[in-house]
Amino acid sequence: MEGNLSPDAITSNLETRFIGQRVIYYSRLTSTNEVAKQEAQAGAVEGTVVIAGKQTMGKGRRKRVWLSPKGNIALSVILYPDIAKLPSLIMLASLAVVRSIKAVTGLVAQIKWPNDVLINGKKVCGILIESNMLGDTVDYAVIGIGVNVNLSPSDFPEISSTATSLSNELGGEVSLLGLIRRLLVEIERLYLALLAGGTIYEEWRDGLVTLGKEVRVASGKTIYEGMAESVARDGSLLLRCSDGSLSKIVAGNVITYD
Ligand code: BT5
Repeated sequence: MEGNLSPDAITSNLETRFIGQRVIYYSRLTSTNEVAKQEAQAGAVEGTVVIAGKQTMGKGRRKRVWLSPKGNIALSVILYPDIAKLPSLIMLASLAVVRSIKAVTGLVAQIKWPNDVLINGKKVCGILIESNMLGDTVDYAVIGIGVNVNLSPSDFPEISSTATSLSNELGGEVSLLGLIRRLLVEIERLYLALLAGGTIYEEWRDGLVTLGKEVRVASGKTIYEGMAESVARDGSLLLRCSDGSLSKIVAGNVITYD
C-alpha cells in the first residue's frame, strides 16, 4: 500500500487550489513537523505538505512521543495565516480529520479537547500545531497530523489500551492514499472558509466529546477539576469548578471521569 504513496499519486487531480499541490514525501523521517518548519523558514509555498511513510521521532505535545510506524498517516501542512486565525487551526485540523474519516470509512469519530480524535473512546489521531511569530505577525504555522490507519494497537504496549486505528475498528485495511487525499481537500475547505471570515467554531464545539462531563485537567503544573461546561471561541475550555467559579483553560490534558 505504501508503494502508492508518491507525491504524484497524492497530487494527481487533487481537488484543491493550494493545499497539497506541493508534496514532499520521505519513506522515513524523524518528524514531519520538524522538516515542515525548516521548509517554512526557507519560504515554502503555502499549502506545502510534508509526508512520511514512517517517523522515527514523531512528536506529541510537551516532548511526548508519537508512535508513527508504517501504515499510519504522518503529515504536516505549512500555512501562513494571520494571527487572528491561529486559534482556529486546531479546530480546523480535528474537523478535517473527523470529516475525512467519515467520508472514507463511514466511521464516526469524536473530538476530545483540545487535540485528540477518538473512535469508541480511543485515540485514533493526534494533532500538533507549531507556529513561529515575528513580533505580532505569524511567520508560519505548521499543522501536524498523525492518524492510526493500518496499525495494530496490540503491537504497541505503550498505547494498546488507549489507542485504536481505522483498520482495527473496521477489521480491514484502509487506503492511506485515499484518506490523505480526502484530508487535504477537507483541510483546504475549512481553511478557505476561515479566510472568508466564516467560523468553524460551532461544528468543532458540537463535535467535542468532552463537554458536559466531569473532568480533571492538567494544565502546566495546575490541576483543575469540574464540569467541562463549554469552549470559548479561542478554543479554551471553560470549566465549572465545585465552588461555582469558571476557569478558562488554554491548554491541557483531560481525564474524563464518566
Ligand atoms: C499528540 O500529542 O497527540 C500530537 C501528536 C501529533 C503527531 C503528528 S504526526 C505528524 C506530525 N509530526 C510530528 O512529529 N508530530 C505530528 P499529545 O496530546 O501530547 O499525545 C501524546 C500521547 O499520545 C503519548 O504520550 C501517548 O500516550 C499517546 N500516543 C503516542 N502515539 C500514539 C498513537 N500512534 N496513537 C494513539 N496514541 C498515541
